[in-house]
Amino acid sequence: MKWFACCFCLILLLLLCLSCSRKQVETIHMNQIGFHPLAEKTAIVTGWEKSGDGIFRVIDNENDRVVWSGRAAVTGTWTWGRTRVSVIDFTELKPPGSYRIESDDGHLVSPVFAIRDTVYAALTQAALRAFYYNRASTPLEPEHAGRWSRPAGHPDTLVLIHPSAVSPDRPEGMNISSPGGWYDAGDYNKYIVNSGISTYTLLAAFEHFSDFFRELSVGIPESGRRMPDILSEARWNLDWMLTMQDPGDGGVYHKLTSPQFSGVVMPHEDTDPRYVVQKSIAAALNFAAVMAVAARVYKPYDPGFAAACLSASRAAWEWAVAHPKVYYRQEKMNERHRPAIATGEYGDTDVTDEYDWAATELYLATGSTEYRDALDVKRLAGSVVPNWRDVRALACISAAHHLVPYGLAAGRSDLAPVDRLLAEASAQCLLSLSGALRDEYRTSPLRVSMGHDRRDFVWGSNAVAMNHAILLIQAWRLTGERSWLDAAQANLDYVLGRNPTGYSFVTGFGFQAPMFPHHRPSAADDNPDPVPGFLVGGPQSGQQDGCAYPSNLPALSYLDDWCSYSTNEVAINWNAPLVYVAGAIQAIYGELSPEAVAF
Ligand code: G3I
Ligand code: 9MR
Repeated sequence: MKWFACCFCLILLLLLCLSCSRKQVETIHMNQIGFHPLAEKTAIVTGWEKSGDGIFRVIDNENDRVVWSGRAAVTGTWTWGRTRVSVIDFTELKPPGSYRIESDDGHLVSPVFAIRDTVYAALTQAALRAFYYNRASTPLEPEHAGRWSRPAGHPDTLVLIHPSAVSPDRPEGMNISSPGGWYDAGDYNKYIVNSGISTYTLLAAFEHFSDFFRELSVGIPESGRRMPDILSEARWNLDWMLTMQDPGDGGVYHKLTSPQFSGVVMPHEDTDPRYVVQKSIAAALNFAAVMAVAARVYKPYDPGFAAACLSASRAAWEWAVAHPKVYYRQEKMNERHRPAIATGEYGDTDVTDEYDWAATELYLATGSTEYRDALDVKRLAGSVVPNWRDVRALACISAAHHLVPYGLAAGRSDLAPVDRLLAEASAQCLLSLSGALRDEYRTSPLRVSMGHDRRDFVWGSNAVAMNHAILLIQAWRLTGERSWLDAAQANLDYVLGRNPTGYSFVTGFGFQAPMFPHHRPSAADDNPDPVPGFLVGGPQSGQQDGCAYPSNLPALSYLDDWCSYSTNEVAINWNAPLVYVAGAIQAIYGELSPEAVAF
């Protein structure tokens, strides 16, 4: 009898384990924040072993009533996570509310999500506030930073000239003042190259969706002033960037850094000496481009500042033209100078894209033929998804915004021939890049554009998803066609949880969000919650940090651990496109009448 009871228990245990592991492999993953009523709405079931045509119900979480039911369709196996995927499409459900999805047998249940008109307003605010939390040289007061208030770190008023950065008026060891700006990421250094694309993306968000961003209050010390918060926040970094230009020759230092990455300490506890290092062509051109954009954007708010940005931009451009081969090569520099520098390199030895971008922005800001002549319009066709190292597509985005009116990809008829050429090349560049992404979204089992290129899963893959979405939004702006918007939404869904890891990759947002990002203030303070509103880098299989990952597959190689700086760090160039995309989707749906997006 005893023997029988033992066997019975063992079998029961086995069955229990089986059902546990079943639950682990079969899961509903979805955007854990929710959707605008008019948006396309999908969830995925991964590891679905049945024929895949199971019935799912959407249940009103307030009263447990079934409000929608339909079948999941098997779409195939998604290579990047080697997982079989079924898609539940419940786009037709529109009434605002709080919901969950369940399989008809009840064994699969999704996180609770919302359908709401203002669904991404708080996310956009938080993603922008994350920049405030990463401000150098200023205390974060409880009034604005709440539980994440902290003393000022890195005054940067006594920054040393590194031997690599010496110029006639600035000898080695001299001090310059270069306060403010944002910490780049989870480290405390400030890099001009990465400031380029990050600051641009915030300014572009404002230029493209100004009605929405003008009203968006973020609760930063500057809130309530005439200048919109997004411009006040970007100004915090622009003011720092201006100090990185050598007034003697217009050249721009590559970065402001301590020799090594600091320990896991709060900003004010990191007292290592800080240096400005060698000037570089990539820094000068990124600087020239962003300052030209700032000259346009800030003119109505602060003409004096706008003028200063423009002359700084021109001077940096001239330095770049005169120094075409001055690349930043950290290893080489370390062979010649001490102290050796071991922090982020942001190395780039192909700066033709930076040239095209800076020339375009300076042309748009000044109308001067000098810059238009420097631009080889044919090269715009070689644009790729924007990233810190390749920014050519940013030229297309700016030129299309200024020269091609909304919904008219063919361009304006009143344009001068040189402008018409630029307008057409820019629209073409954006539509062809986005076309490939939309094709991938349509055919991908996961219904996302991620994976259209094997290099999508790189260090910072989540920002790749967001930069895809920025391109798709440009195609929507050029054509007004709904399908571009759906493809962009799909990528927002992806970073907010509709991915095989099941994580919403934004701290503080979603049912399962990163708790241990590689972000020094989040790790070093005594607050159990990480600083909110940060998009972590995301899955990629490089595993450069040597941490123990749950999988080697590109889309599953992610670890929510401080150890994982290659998948779980935060960075300004990853958060800026999140601000853009969340804000744009919120703004677009806010402006569209239901008829305009009818199915
Ligand atoms: O150049 C090769 C290319 O030829 C090859 O095809 C490709 C294959 O993966 O790799 C390319 O190099 C990559 C490089 O980025 C350029 O994209 C490296 O593998 C990759 O490791 C490198 O990652 C960068 C990482 O720093 C390490 O340098 C990330 O893009 C960059 O976002 C990240 O930035 C760091 C800063 O250095 C320091 N502050 C934090 C920040 C975020 O982690
Ligand atoms: O914390 C650093 C992070 O910001 C960088 O992106 C990363 C790659 O350059 O490096 C991190 O610092 C690590 C260093 O490279 C190696 N030792 C461990 C450091 C993190 O604890």
